[in-house]
Parts: sequence; C-alpha cells; structure tokens
Amino acid sequence: MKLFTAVQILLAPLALGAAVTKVEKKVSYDGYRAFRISTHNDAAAVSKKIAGLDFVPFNLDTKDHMDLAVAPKDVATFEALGLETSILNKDLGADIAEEAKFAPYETTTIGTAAVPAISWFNSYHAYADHQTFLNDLQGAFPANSELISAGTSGGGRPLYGIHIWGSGGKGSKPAVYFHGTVHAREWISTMVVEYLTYQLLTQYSTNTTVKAIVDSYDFYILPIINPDGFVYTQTTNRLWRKNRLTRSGTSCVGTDMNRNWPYNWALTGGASTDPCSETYKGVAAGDTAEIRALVALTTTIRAAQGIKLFIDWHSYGQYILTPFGYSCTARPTNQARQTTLSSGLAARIALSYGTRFTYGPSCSTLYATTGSSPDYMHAVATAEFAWTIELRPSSGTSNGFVLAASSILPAAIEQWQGMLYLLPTM
Ligand code: 0X9
Ligand code: ZN
Repeated sequence: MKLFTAVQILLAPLALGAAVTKVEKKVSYDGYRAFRISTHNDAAAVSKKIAGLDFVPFNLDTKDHMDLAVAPKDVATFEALGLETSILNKDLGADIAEEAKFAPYETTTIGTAAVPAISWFNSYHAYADHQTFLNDLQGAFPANSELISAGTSGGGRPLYGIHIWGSGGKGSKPAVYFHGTVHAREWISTMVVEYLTYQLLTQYSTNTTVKAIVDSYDFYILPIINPDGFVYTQTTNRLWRKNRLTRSGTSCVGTDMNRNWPYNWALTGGASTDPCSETYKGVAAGDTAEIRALVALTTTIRAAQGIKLFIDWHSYGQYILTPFGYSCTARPTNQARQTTLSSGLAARIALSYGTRFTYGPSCSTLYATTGSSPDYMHAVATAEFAWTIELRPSSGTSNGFVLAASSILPAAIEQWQGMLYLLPTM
C-alpha cells in the first residue's frame, strides 16, 4: 500500500494522456422509456420477443421481471408486443439531465481546517471533485487518518481511499473495509460511502458511539474503485457498468470487476466469457489492473490486522447479500451469525424511513456470481463478514441507477443508522 499526498492525488488524472485515444460522442437517453416486464420464470421467451429492439437492460436477475429502457424509435413497437408491462420512467434522458446538475463544491471550517460542507450530499459530483472532497476531509483530521491508494486503474487513475483509526493508534485494530463504485453507473454508492466516511471523521470527537466504533476498528475506505468507468459515465455513457479495459481480438470494451476476483473464477454459470457482455469475467482471474491492485491492498490489510467486515456498496434493489455467490448451497461456517446481523441491519435501516432491505445468501437470494468480491474476501482474505449492499431504489420502482439527488441524503442516513447498529454489534 502506498501513501499519497493530497497534491499527488489531485494531479494524478492529468497524467492520463496515453489512455485517452478518441473522443466519443455522448450517448443520449432522451426519450428512452423505462419499463418493467413480468417474466413469470420465462425470461427467455420475453428476450426472444424483444430481440431486435433497441433497449438497455437494467437488471441481471430476470426470474420475476425484466427492467429495461427502450429507445424512443422502438417504444411504439415495444408497446404493441402485448407484454405484461408497467412504466418505470417516461423519459430517462430527462432524469439524467436533472441528475447532472452538480452543485458547486463548498467547504466549511472545523477549527482552522477546510472541511467539505454537508451540502455535498445534496447533489452528485464530477470525478475531480470527489478527489478534492476526500483530500479536504482527510486534511481536516490528520491525527487519525491518512490518504491511501491501492495503485492505479488501467487508465492510470489512482485507486484512492482513506484509512481512519482511533485511540489505539494506526493499524492496531481489525479492519472494516469498504469499496464503492465498482460498477461505474451506481453513483449512489459513491455518495453513501463518502457520507459514512464523513460521519466517522466529523463525529469522532463529539459522539461517544462513533468514538467507540472508530476506537475499535481501522477503517479502509475506497469510494471509487472503478474510476475509469465512473469518468466514462460522466463524459460519455451514464449507464456504463464495467471498467474500460480494451483487449485484443474484440472491439468490445470493459471487464466486470465483480466477476474478476481470483476465487472460484473458473467456475461456469456466474459470469460471461463474452467480452461484449455486461458480466464479462476477463481472460484469467484477476487480469485487470484494478483487481490486481485491490488484491494486493487486501492481502496487506489481512496480514497486518485481519478483516472483520468488508462491504461492497452497489445499487440497486435494496439487498444485504451474504456469501456465497458461486454456489447456492455452500454456506459460510458462521452462517447463523451472518443471518442474525444482516437481519438486524435490515431492521435498523428500516427505522429511518421505512426502507425495506431483503437479506440472505447472495446466490440463493439474487443470482449466481463467480469472481465476486465478497466470495474472495470471505474465503481467501478470511473476512469474518463480507457482504454486498445494494442501495436504493428498490427493484420495483424508478430508473434504477439514476436516483434523484434528493434521495442521496435519505439513502445515506439510513445506511449510517444501519452502521451504528452493525459496527458495535458484530
Ligand atoms: O451483479 C452484481 O455484481 C451485483 N449486482 S449489480 O446490479 N449491482 O451489478 C450483485 C452481486 C451480488 N452477488 C450475487 N448475487 N451473487
Ligand atoms: Zn453493482
């Protein structure tokens, strides 16, 4: 693990010349209409009917329903198919335009240091501002935090993050380890992970519960582990999921980093071998720059302190998913404890706004995945708990990945309340 100064992290994106090959036209979703189609356990039949239409699929678990956005030119044809549908959103482009109204970056002061203002959480933000946010936040709390970087992405961007510790001193406690934005389009995960970081640091000296939590664990938090994909969602295609790795022999770009971790990667059924698929697993386990760097960081943390809790923050669907993804029957040896804690977490999350989170083992609750991070973290990095949290919205509403900015704070507050239960209880 390398430590970076604020200046180095800020300047890093300027050194990207080699990765930028051509300027692509921004993808427009204006007039795209989002639908939910009931599939009644026969998604193949639905897929056959809509083949040939221009649409963007949203969900990977299509047993019950398929959510998708249909291009304006095909909406009438789609509606004439007579499928059992409901409209999720009339104009995806309009919501994307609304969501792109980023508020200017503002700071306030704590003592003499500039800290990002809480208004940060009123809108989404440009990639460069996310780096400034973390640099400024860390800069205000130098006594118990440091900036970290796991390394660099395929496009040369830093896999930056923050390490926070308490009264026991740096590196003295088991680790709580968070990853955000592995899937580029899941913008709410960036904001929620930043909010949790913000609360841990700004409340440490005033809130006894927070002090006890930070004194018990070393936090390693990386809000954007897929920076190349994230930047691409802001410059070119809001609904991009994978990283931006190009490979020989295909014009399709990107590997799904949540299918690339080196644990049971070779099993079939939980990922795609097609480079054009949204769940493309790569050619070999861990053959992306990001996963190689994150494996190294994880190995270091594990060796130094051990990992108590890992959470990979995603959207959407409102799920708390425990291992395993590779098998629907395999269970961790501490399954009973995993169930108690994930059910307790769901209950605590619901207390804030009534938001319902479904919990359970990931394969049997949602679908099979191979090479996903929680399987690796639990089985290889021996994290006691290694979960996926799929944030708002629920799978039954709205536009999925495009969540209105007015929902950022509620989505973050309910998770913070959840953490105030989970971290002292586990
Ligand atoms: O497919 C994924 O990687 C995650 N869902 S998302 O829509 N955010 O892409 C879910 C991973 C959870 N693991 C399993 N379902 N096995
Ligand atoms: Zn995801």
